[in-house]
Amino acid sequence: MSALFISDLHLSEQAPENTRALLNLLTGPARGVGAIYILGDLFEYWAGDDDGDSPLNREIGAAFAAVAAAGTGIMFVAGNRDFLVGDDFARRAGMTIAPDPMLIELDGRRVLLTHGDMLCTDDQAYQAFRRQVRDPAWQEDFLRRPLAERKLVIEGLRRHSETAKQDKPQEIMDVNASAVEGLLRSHGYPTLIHGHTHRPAHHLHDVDGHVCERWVLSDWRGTATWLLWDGSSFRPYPLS
Ligand code: LP5
Ligand code: MN
Repeated sequence: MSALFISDLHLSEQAPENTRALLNLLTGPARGVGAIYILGDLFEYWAGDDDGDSPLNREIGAAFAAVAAAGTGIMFVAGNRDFLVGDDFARRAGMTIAPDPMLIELDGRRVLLTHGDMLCTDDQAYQAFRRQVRDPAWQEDFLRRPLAERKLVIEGLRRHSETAKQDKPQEIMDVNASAVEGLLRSHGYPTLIHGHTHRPAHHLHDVDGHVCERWVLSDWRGTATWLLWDGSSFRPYPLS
């Protein structure tokens, strides 16, 4: 079965070219693919499903729903920017919300999918923040606040995060090698696919004598990119 992997599209009203590129992908190369796996940060941010009625979010939901109706499975692993996507939007978009990480099998090959932020364990300030906002009780409380108020908090956080990132050494914003190895070990040495770091690459990890592939997806700044499983191998697109 063929499968297509995308992440870090960062869709927003401010980047209409990315939305157009997604619509082109969904009506072109993605047609007839067995499944599309979205590995997080589909949106620049998601404030709650009650924002799903905005023209942009409606358009994106409808585009995925059309692909799903044509028989392609759509799986969504949340990113650090859109972990508040919930059942309402998922239903509207014809997608299934998947756990992070998620182990799948492609033509007999085991493949582990994650957004990737959980692997950036050297970024301790981020990990502390992550623990707080991934707590279901915290989320329930946050989602009870009015949408406009949530958006203000998120704007403050975005500014804070951009400043904080400038002060962080580049290395701590990449995945930690031991975290990667631990994840591969605990899942039986699969192939790993993730995004988040915006450092597209194909790595090989020797873990306990098992050679595991790790594909890092690219973000969509400038070009729409995806990874395709064609039934026997992985290939990053567009071909270079
Ligand atoms: O996303 P990216 O790659 O640019 O940066 C991430 C980490 N930053 C974030 C923040 C998001 O980018 C902002 C949008 C999130 C919307 C989420 C929806 C609802 C949540 C509501 C929360 C209140 O995830 C960045 C990492 C980087 O990846 C690399 O891995 O370094 O982490 C940070 O910069 C976080 C800081 O280190 C710690 C933040 C402490 C929180 C302080 C609260 C400030 C809130 C201000 C409100 C007025
Ligand atoms: Mn991310």
